[in-house]
Amino acid sequence: MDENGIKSAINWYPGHMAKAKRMLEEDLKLIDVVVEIVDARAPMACRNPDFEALFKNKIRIVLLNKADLSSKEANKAWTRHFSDEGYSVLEYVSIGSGSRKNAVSLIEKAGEPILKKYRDKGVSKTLRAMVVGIPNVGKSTFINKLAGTGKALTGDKPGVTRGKQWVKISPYLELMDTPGLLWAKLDDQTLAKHLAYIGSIRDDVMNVEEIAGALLSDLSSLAHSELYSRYPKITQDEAVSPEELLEGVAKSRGFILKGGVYDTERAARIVLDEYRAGKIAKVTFELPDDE
Ligand SMILES: Nc1nc2c(ncn2[C@@H]2O[C@H](COP(=O)(O)OP(=O)(O)OP(=O)(O)O)[C@@H](O)[C@H]2O)c(=O)[nH]1
Ligand SMILES: [Mg+2]
Repeated sequence: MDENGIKSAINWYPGHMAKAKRMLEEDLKLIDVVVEIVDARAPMACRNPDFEALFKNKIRIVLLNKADLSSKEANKAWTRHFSDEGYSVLEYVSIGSGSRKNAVSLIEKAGEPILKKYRDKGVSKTLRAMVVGIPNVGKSTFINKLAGTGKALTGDKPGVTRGKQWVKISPYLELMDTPGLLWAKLDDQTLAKHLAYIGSIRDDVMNVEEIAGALLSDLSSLAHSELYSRYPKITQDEAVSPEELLEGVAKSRGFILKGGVYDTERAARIVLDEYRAGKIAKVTFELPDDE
């Protein structure tokens, strides 16, 4: 067991990822701007180090998506951090009735130097942006929001988008949806754990009870009162273990099997579902200074 209480290493580089990366490389020459989407709850875990080399000559935007599920102060800190690193950056919520206008204008503004070059030659050019990021961060949902349609397929699990797809946003702006890409290797189990929390790693390649137990431990320090008010039968003790937290959830929900054994597997799935749907607490697991 490592220091995160995770026994089994998370395997997060399924075969289709390598193919997806080759596809991104091939399409680079078609695009002007890269919109990198990160989940605002774990922006560090979401960043793919491969992207540095891959996109070094492109205009780059970071979109801090799912800002409705993360801590407001952390959103501010991350916005500052990415902007200090030279990115155009925007806190965003891709679901619901929020405005699309600021995202469209951010992309158009970032692409302005390219548009100007063409304008000076008397040519009107369509700006082409590639939307990239790890699985499940909301790439397709973001594109649908900007397009005002349901053209891109979305879903509450990783690996929904399997191929690229161009979607027209306006006569002068097109976005390319891409499949989620994960890091090639796993060397930081803390970041891996965060990716599991936010649903970027398929639940069937990890031990859900271990992940949910670790999530409960983190929530008990980051969002203590929200956690206990949602699952009132959790033991209020600082030294409570992940297993005991999970049992507390099972107890709170009456998940008890024959013989009085707690159904901790069902409790684990409930915790992950409820956390991912934003029902437990708005927390961010990483801050820029953690680097
Ligand atoms: N709360 C909240 N949920 C969001 C937001 N954006 C996307 N989602 C949800 O996140 C889930 C994943 O969205 P997708 O758009 O399919 O994610 P993706 O990045 O395209 O995923 P892959 O194609 O699997 O790589 C869906 O259930 C969306 O409804 C957001 O800003 N806030
Ligand atoms: Mg998608």
